[in-house]
Amino acid sequence: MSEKGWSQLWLDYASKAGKDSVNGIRMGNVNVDIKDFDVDNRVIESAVKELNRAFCGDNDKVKVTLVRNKEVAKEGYRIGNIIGGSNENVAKSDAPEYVIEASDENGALYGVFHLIREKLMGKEYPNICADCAPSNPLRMMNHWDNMDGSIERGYSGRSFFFVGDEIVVNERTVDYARFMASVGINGVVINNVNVKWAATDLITTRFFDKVKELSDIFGDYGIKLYLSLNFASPIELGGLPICDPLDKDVINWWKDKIKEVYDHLPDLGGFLVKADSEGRPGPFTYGRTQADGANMLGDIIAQYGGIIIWRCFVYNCTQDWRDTKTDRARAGYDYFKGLDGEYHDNVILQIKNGPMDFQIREPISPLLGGLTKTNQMLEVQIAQEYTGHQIDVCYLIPMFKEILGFKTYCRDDLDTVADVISGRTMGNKYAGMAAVINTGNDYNWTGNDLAAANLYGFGRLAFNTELSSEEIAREWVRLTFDLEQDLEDKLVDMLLRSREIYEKYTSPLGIGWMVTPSDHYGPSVDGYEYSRWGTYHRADHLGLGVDRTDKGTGYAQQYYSPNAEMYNDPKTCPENLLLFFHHIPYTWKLASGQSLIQYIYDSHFEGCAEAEELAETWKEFEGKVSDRTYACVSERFGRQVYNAREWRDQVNSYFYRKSGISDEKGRTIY
Ligand code: GCV
Repeated sequence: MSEKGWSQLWLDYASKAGKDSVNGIRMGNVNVDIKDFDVDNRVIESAVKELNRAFCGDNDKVKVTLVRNKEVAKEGYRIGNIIGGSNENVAKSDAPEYVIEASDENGALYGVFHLIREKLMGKEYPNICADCAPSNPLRMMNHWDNMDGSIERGYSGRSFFFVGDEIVVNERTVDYARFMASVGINGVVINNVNVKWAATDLITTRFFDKVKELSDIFGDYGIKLYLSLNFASPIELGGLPICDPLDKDVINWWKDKIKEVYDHLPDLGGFLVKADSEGRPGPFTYGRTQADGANMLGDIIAQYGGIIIWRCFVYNCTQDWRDTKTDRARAGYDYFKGLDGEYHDNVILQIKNGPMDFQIREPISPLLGGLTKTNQMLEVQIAQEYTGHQIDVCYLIPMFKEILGFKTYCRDDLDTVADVISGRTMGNKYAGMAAVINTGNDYNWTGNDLAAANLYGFGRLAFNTELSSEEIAREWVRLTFDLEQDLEDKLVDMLLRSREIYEKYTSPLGIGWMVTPSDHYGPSVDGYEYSRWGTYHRADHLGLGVDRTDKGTGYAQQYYSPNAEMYNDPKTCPENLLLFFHHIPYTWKLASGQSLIQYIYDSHFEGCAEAEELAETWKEFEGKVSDRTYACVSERFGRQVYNAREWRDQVNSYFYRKSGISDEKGRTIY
């Protein structure tokens, strides 16, 4: 157990490099030299501190030289023995000498963390070398922390930023910043996008000093602090009757407010805004567009170098589903595509990976790449809202890899989601990835120790979208635990399989939901919270699925060709999304030869059995990981298995009763 009262996650130098380490990692004792960087720069100071923390052994001298080299990409770094493009300056001392070159301080810090990571994974001089540039300019974490200390969709305890409407700044905040920087995160939004109650006051004198303290700690680690903004602040704080973005008084109010904010928080990165959705106010209230709202704020914040990140999660949750043309999935594209090109340069649209809401399987949002003249970034969720609440193991990096690899066909080349959101496709300055974070004040930060693989993994992937799911999983396992090779392989394998296992025992073939309304954990087949108009999955005695073809809601037509045609036809639609796009009879034959109904039965039996198998395999880790980790994860596996059985039984019996078709394998369906 860490003495601090919270885990050191993948930066647990003491236990990794300790005497009892299975892998016998020797970090050595460091001597740092700095060339052409300001030694007093706060990020450089953090880099040096981190080196001293990691290399604190009393043997094996190690030398690290940090060198500024303008040729290295922004926030990138090179590690090795090459300075200025030649080998002349290779260290010839007895101690291994690592040279880290970067053009800016963040790059130097990331280079330091790279070196530490490789050392902790057992790599030795001279095999540690690197030439890295971040794939994405913005790599952000979005907290949905409320000021009363609760966390919307939080499964790891309470907020460590806010307690009882006050901001908390302590040593844990510093560790948080270190962890984030160690995986390349350079922006953090500290408060929930649903800005309510005291959170509106974050842009008032009541909180400026404390927010500044947080911002300074983040700044030490190259991280910009951002705030979620309440679009109705002119009313709630300013006492104005409206918050119409085109109203002169409203604009003037924002001008004064944003000046005041930047007077107190000069390093603020900008604002994240959720407008016109799920009860939040926005431009639609006044007959204005999303661009009107975003640009108004963007224009004001521009002189301070700030940006506006405007979420595209805008939909009408009171839509009447009985009209078969009405489709929540269409909303993002319908509201935003027509405004492509109208958003100003410092406005970025943040787009959820799918058109609905972070389900275990969704198609890629057609807005990604659908917009061709607008800054855009991808939003994913590592808080496991629909993916098991950090009770069930669900390693999400394979899902994110699929998203990034999706070919949008927005042009002939450089058209994958990874290209689009990195800014490569359209040459955007502002682009990147954001994750709704999965942390809280639990000892282990993420509720389930294994959920930290998503925290680590998101950062690593946002920094380098070329890394594979397996590489990331292996890095995380090796850094976090100290396992013999066979157990390391087993844990990596468990993580890699976990998303598909979760998918098998929950909602089939892309249909989504079927979860307990509001809470979103556990099965409730008809339980979509906005389904007062009937079931959203449209199951009847003959089949299920939503017709989103040109004959149905027309959603499939929001994609470029040939994706539009592929999704439109049930024969070419990827099977794992079949029910998202089509209403399919239970007797429909899948490629495997199974009928749809038999697939539903089989996958639920299989998924549940595989969850049981994961829980069984975990027993082999007793005594091989800390007692606390073992107990925590075991308890969660117990709940996962229970959950999986409930899903299996409820889904199977629901569709057995609906279809009247028996399981051809004769298993008991309750
Ligand atoms: C922060 C879903 C979640 C909400 C969340 C919303 C959003 O609807 O259930 O808790 O609100 O997404 O992304 O804004």
